[in-house]
Amino acid sequence: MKREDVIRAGTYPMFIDGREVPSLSGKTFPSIDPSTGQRLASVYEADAEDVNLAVAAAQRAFEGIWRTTTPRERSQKLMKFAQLVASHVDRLSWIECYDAGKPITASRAWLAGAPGTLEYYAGCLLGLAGETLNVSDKTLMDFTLREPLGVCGLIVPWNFPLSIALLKMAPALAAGNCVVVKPSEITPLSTSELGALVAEAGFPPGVINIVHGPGSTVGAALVRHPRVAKISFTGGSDTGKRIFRESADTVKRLTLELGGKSASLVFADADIDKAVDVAYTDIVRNSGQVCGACTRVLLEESIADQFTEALERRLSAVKLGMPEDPATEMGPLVSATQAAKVRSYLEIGQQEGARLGTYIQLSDRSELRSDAFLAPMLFHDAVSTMRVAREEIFGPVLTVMRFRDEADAVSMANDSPYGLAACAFTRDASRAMRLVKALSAGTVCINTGARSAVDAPFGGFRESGVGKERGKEALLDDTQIKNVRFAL
Ligand code: TXE
Repeated sequence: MKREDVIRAGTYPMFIDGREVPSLSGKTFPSIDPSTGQRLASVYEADAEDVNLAVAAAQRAFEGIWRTTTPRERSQKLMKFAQLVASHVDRLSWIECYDAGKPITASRAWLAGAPGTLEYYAGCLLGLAGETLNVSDKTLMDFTLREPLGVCGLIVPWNFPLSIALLKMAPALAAGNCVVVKPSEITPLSTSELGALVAEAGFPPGVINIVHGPGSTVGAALVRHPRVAKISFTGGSDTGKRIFRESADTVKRLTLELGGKSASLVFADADIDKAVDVAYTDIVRNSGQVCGACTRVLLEESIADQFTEALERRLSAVKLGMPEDPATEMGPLVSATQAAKVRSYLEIGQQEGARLGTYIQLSDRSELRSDAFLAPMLFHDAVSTMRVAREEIFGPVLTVMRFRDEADAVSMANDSPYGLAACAFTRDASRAMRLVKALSAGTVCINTGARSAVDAPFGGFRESGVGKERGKEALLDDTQIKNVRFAL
């Protein structure tokens, strides 16, 4: 589909109290198409006052109609919402193709999974229950209730805009909360389209609200708001730490899904083709802008050359192109700003002594003019002390290192402030089980890439975050337990 067929000509609205609305001030901001660097659309920008209206609407709905909605009714609404999202997947995929620079074929494949997120929690919520406790005081009957928290503020990043918005909305709504969603100001358009679907799915006004604007004003207003009980945030570690500190004043619940520098350990006895395939995907998929990607590749010395040669061959043939071309595997980064951040690491790594390998010459590709395009790259000869081996780059760049033996590999993998995921490739089952225990990360994958699915918990150790997204854990994290002590 062409831009003009999927992108609204008018200003994109917010969604507050069941209606698409402009901002109170009438202020707008542009959304940029990263593949051209041109303005794609205008979006209404909220102030603290708009956030107050959205939170008040959510609070009213929470204390009113949503509180009395039965689990079955909530489940049915989520299922209806899933059907509506499914029927719009193609259009939404095109919107993200232009707004986030996602190759259309990949964009469709990612969003095809989005209705499943709503369906999973529509089922999961029916099993939500407290428990009876065998307390020692025989004069008491003691039991727990699992209750919703209230209004949840959902702060969404730009790498998977709609998928992550739904990943946060589904468990929060399933648990009986009301939500105020703040999409990234870099990719606001697809989430903006949800308003109409929310209304059609039968969610009462106020249960779901969407506000747009910068994190420093709109996001911060949500974080500071005394009536917001929880913030669920996915994004950069520095922003996550700031939200952690600012939430302290109102003692909010938090789910923080932050950065990663996950390691993939490849042993000499591994299926090397499979390990190469995973590394290739981690560079190319979403132009490397994936928090769980294994961006440190640790290779046993004896197979290191074989591995890197095979990976370099694959990278030289990657189909880098405009996102609207169905043959494109890898498009631009989300913005010229993000690409500039990645370029700064290319300088840093080379100054530190790592050798940079590039496999496609962008200068030969005159159609890829925007500054947001980058070719896939590898840093060779890196060591764990280098910044390019420790910091999240978030682009199509992997850092390659070599290890002597299993103990060396584990110590390199765990030597990181992050702990989001880790992968290991080996045919030795005993070693695989030793690695499962030894690797310090929220997700450990053996002979497969670090991929997440809605039905298994995902969330990091150490500076990679707090709490879990996905799985029943996300639903439980969106509830609070009330203990009832009942005198007999
Ligand atoms: O993210 P931010 P940025 C990492 C990646 C990237 C870096 C910076 O390394 O290079 O973060 O990206 C909102 N209070 N990831 O600056 O700032 C913001 O409006 C409340 C990893 O774009 O973290 C947006 O909605 N909210 C990542 C969201 O936070 C605030 C995905 C994310 O923006 C705020 C994206 C504030 N003070 C980037 N400041 C992952 N974990 O997958 C910003 N926001």
